[in-house]
Amino acid sequence: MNFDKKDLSNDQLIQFYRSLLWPRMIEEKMLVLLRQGKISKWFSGIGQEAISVGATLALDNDEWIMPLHRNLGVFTTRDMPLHQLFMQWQGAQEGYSKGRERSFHFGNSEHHICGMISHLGPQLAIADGVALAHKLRKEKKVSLAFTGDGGTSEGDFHEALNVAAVWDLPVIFIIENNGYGLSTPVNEQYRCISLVDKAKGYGMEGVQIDGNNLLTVYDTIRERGIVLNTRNPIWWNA
Ligand SMILES: Cc1ncc(C[n+]2csc(CCOP(=O)(O)OP(=O)(O)O)c2C)c(N)n1
Repeated sequence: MNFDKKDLSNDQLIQFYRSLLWPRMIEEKMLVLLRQGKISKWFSGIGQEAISVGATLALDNDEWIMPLHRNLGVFTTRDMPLHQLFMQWQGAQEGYSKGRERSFHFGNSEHHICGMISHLGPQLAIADGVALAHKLRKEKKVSLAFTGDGGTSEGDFHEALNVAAVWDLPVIFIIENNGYGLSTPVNEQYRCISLVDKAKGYGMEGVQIDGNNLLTVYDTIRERGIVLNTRNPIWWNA
């Protein structure tokens, strides 16, 4: 893997590395708690941190992100207070969803993170809505939504990408392709050679990058790519 630091200083690179390490350290802790039976559920993003962290680092802090269940790095890179994050995962009253559940179905406006509601797909159209607001207000901002390879088979994916293209919305859709929709391999999920090919069908720009290269992810989002397709190693529920 080649790392091109471009004009990033060594201090910035150290900061980037810290941001990358942070979610991994939390996840390792959560997996221990899972095995001890102290938490009942965890969607692991181990091995996929660079995409969440790199994308978040590349955006301004007031640009909205719609993360999914393996994007812990979005929450940590936006510096959400750890005690409240852990309260959330314990299903405690002090958590972001006030004890209603204990997963990644939460966000908060202070950090410009719009949480998923469990269903795969709806977050893509919400990103369109935020982008439309930016466009109408003539703000130079983007919104960014994550989806997995499995999520691309949802009808919402088609609708959101089509509207974004037709209305020229400033939105970035990241397809985080880890090879499986839970346990369904990509060859049972779609027939195109690569998911990035779908961008052509909508008439939008699409680029495929190595989602494990933090600097590539950072640079690409900085340059405001529209559809990103990444291939990461496969890691999920331990
Ligand atoms: C509409 C909808 N269908 C099914 C599910 C159950 N579900 C949760 S995660 C997941 C896998 C999605 O695959 P992918 O988008 O590739 O993400 P992965 O978890 O494999 O990284 C599924 C089917 C859901 N949350 N929403």
